[in-house]
Amino acid sequence: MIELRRHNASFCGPCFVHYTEQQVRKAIDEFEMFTPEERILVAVSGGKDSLGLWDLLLGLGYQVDGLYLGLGIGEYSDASGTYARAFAASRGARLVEVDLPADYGYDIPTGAVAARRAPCSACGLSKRHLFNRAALDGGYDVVATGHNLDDEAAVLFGNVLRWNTDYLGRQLPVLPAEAGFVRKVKPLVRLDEREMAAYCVIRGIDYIVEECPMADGNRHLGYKEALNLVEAGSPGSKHAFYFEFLARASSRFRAPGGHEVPLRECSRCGSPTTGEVCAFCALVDRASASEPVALGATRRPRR
Ligand code: Q46
Ligand code: ZN
Repeated sequence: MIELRRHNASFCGPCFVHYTEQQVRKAIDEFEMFTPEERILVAVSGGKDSLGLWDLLLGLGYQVDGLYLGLGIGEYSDASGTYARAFAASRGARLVEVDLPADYGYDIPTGAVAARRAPCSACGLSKRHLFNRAALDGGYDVVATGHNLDDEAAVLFGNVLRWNTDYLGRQLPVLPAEAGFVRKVKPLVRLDEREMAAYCVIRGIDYIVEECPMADGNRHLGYKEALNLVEAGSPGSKHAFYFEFLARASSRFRAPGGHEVPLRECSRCGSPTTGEVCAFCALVDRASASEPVALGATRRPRR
């Protein structure tokens, strides 16, 4: 039996799978994420959330392919790619692959040092650009990511702690398409980490359990721990924190007129940008021109 305190309910395996599907269906409908006619590209890391999401969307009958981005983070990347490929093979599903070292000449440890960014910042920039690029090139309508309720609540917590009002205005389960950007959606926002792990176990999905070695020191891990303490004392708090924000506060942070600075096309890749060259092309330039950096040598800059 799986006990969910925030719902005051317990489920057997088959009923839990049904519950999980219902939560995803509800998120897709409530936020109008996509329709059965649209083509979806799900970003897969080999972890429980992204593989679970791919499995759920396939089960619900959507047209969904996977996208795996090789980040060049040592053994972690080797293993995560293996899990993503094994899942695709087991379901007869299509996996699109992009490899940062082979296709762009750098890996995340090197890119982070070359661009003087924290590893997760260089990684996030690379992912956002390449997910979007792959979706545009492949004719997909939407990119889906495996961000779950814990992820979104932790990001919200961090944005509130620092009153990052720009980010608060854009922290939504759906970011609509705009010039040069495909729609981005997060269908797992109604499910938490424990639920996704249980779903994968019940469905027999093998996933990478190890955390990315570069996540060490990531502030969001601390925010998750803090929120877990609150949740333990008051089940349902995380859900209320995030969904009441969406219902009652998020619109107050939205800028009325879209981009304040006009966008133009990057002179290299054509992506929308505010400068001559987009941040991704600038990162590629710096990273591919520098000496490779060993994984253990990367340190997060102190703030
Ligand atoms: S993969 Fe990339 Fe994460 Fe690793 S470097 Fe950071 S952002 S922790 S989801
Ligand atoms: Zn560019």
